[in-house]
Amino acid sequence: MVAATFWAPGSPAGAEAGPEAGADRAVAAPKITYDKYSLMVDGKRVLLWSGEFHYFRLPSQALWRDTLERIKAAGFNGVSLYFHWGYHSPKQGVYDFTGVRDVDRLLRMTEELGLYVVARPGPYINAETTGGGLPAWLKNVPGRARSSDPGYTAAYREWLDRINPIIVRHQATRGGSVIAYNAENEYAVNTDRAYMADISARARAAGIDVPITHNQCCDAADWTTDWSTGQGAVDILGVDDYPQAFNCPDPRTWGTWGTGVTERRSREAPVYAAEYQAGAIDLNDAGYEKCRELTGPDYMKVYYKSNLVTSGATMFGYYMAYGGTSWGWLPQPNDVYTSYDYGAAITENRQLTTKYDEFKRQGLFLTTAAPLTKTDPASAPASSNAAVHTEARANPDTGTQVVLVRHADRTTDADESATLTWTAPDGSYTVPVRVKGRDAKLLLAGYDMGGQRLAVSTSELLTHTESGGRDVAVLYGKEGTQGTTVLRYATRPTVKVLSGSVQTSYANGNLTLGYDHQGLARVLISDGGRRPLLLLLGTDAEAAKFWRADDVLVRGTSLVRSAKGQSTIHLRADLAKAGDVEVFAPARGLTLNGKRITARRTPSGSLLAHAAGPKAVRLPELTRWRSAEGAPEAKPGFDDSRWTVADKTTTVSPIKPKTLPVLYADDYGYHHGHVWYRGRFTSDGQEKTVDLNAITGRKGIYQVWLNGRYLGSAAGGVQADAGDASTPPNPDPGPGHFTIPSGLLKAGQPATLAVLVGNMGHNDDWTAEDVRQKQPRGLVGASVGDAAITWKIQGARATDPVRGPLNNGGLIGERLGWTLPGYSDRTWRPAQSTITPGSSWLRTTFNLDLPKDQDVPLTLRFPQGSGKYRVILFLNGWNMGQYLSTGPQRDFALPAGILRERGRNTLALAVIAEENATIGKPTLVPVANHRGGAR
Ligand code: IPT
Repeated sequence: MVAATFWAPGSPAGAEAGPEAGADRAVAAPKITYDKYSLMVDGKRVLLWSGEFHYFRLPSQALWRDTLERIKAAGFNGVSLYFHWGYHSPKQGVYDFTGVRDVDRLLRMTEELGLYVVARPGPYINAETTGGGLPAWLKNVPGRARSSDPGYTAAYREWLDRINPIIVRHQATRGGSVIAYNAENEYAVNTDRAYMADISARARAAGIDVPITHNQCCDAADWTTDWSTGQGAVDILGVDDYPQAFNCPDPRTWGTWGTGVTERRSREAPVYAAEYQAGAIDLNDAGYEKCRELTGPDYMKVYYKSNLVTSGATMFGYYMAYGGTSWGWLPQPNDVYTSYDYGAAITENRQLTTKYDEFKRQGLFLTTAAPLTKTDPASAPASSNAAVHTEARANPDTGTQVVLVRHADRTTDADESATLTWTAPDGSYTVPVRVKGRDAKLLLAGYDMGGQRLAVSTSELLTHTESGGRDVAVLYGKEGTQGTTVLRYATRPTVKVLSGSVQTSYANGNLTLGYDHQGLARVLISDGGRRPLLLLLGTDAEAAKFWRADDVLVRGTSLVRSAKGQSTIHLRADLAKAGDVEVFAPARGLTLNGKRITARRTPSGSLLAHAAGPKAVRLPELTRWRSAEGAPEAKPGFDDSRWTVADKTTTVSPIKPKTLPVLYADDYGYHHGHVWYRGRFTSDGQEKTVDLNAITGRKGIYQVWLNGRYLGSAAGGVQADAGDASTPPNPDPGPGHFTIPSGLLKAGQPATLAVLVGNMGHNDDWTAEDVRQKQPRGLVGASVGDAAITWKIQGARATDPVRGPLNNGGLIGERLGWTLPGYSDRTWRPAQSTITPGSSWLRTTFNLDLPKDQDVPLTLRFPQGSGKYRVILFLNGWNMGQYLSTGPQRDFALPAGILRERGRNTLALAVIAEENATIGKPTLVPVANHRGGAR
């Protein structure tokens, strides 16, 4: 049992305020309904703009709140949440929802922040996580996974019977946040309708009364089953779309997997882009920055905006908003490594990127302009240039139009101009437009913009607010392009250009403003029969500087978390550096993160203050490393009397072992991380080689000792059988043949073979064929000449009650608690940078004293050493990932909560070397430094 001397990550002190429903959820128990246009909350239409977040990839409750606040500040009104069965269940019948697994608390946070939730409990989730979310113990359960086979049915019902009640009590229909329930995940190869029907039936029986959805996948021929009708049908059938595929090494390619326009899959339900690509896995080790580029702002503009107009979608789930870290043994090893940054809008270390800016531009617009929740195809303005494509939808009740303007050829980055002849609800207008580079615009016509009437605009709307009896609206366009905005008035209004260059004219009730998008222009318009308007006209970049929180517009900070109050605005905001903060509100005073700051009123009617930036921080060097030998198990005299005897002759696995006994780690209850084997035999003096087969998952290795002598290592196999129909079985997975040095074995003498096998995580079951996820881990064959070998096996000692089932494997330091802060390494030697083949441990401590009111995300960087080795990194006992000297990842996130920002931290490194190696000295690297933070 691991000693409980560690510190658990932060539940902020103080009582829970309880669900504080978002603005449009003032009604305690609304009904969630839908029609072909949109979801409705008590009859009020909602455009669901949600981003995917994996709580299991961020083991810190304090950072859940931080990240959810960032997601909300990007203009999202919802999050899509997978729930990970295997993360909560170390063995059949055992479930844990405490600490970093406390999803009830996660859902409470979404309620406090006013974010809707699409709950996605699987049972299967894919998500590039071990087993695709299936617990590894399921390998020992007979019956095809993701089917209505009785063995599997009993298993998944166990999970649903625990997760469903949690989701049920957080439904929007009970004053909570959950607005939809997604059954299974891309279920289409194994078309077992009874299984799908049972998932829905169990959800309903548990009290799920929000719409049930499904994310259907791929236009590929296999994925044909239509889950919108018949047995197992769901209410709202969505589509998963990854039009850019995962071509990160070549980020300028477009549309590898098609045009990416989400189709209507259910006739009487809204169009749902269930998982729409918002990043990519780094399949080819190009690095996540390339994935971010592949799915960058240009792509987002063209593809996301098309979804709204071409397909009329009103439900969106962007995969991922924040990817996080596949810490511990969370990764599914064939596709990902520790970092699950995903090239997302918010980086693994919670930094905001240009993709975040684009989400904010689109998200604020879509959640501001209510007519977009109900639109039909409509005739578009005529374009004078065939290279400039227009397409439109209109709201049948208000007549409001939304027009998509893009290149006719989606892939071009040409610079094209056209004149639009636009029949708008308020009259006919002729306006110039320009599409410069890869771009797409959503233009409005006939829109009631607060107390104003927008006739047409070739600028895009960011958002508008009403405060103190006037409207503030932000419009924007690409830098250097021309913009035209026409507003309607009963009589000639008074126009005052406060800054920038804006030409205005008035005729027939139309106030026409002409300008170039350049910096930020400010125009005050009053009289004309309407309340005053402050119109802010900016570039894309200027638009991205605005934040909207609680109907207050703020400009100048790096992030705004909330803005509350009337006469004094209380801002919770982050700043990367000192600078001006501008708040568009009729208030008199301002506080920033709890402290009053001096503010003056500007000619724009806003409040302007100067805020200080963060103080510089100093980080300690990591010194005084100590080391211990890591493979005493290899010595013949090692006491393995308490290890498990490995003598099974049968297995549930569809993969049959090459030799007996069955040595699959999972069959003996060792599901994660390393396992040790010790085999004893009596030598006949004739043995020449040790012949092994092991399956580790991609990039895994195993190491072999005979009578204490290191014989070498070999690459573990990925799988014995390809797991899908397209690849033939592999009878020789992960082979290793080790020559026995002469004299090492003596006829008639006992011998000890020791094998350490890595387990990089379990394969997924994407195609629902079972055989892939049931691939064994560990030894699948072992022989030494004709010797009869008796075996013992040892993996993780017990499940860490705080860190969960995926934290530890069976390395000596894991079994004896060397990873934990409470362990004393006084007897260890000072460490050397050279390491010999085998396994060893390194440990050090460091103290931090980061300022309380600053957010300084840290990573641990491994410099390039020499030789082939890998390191499993434990921070205060938490397994934060695996560094491979062969790459690609060198920086490892140390999330606050696991990291003590003020106090002592313990680092323990398990080093596994395949050859003589030199390990470079790891360093602490600050990723950013902001004043503020989610405290
Ligand atoms: C889609 C899965 O639903 C999701 O879990 C994740 O694995 C994602 O892919 C890739 O990151 S499947 C889609 C690629 C066909």
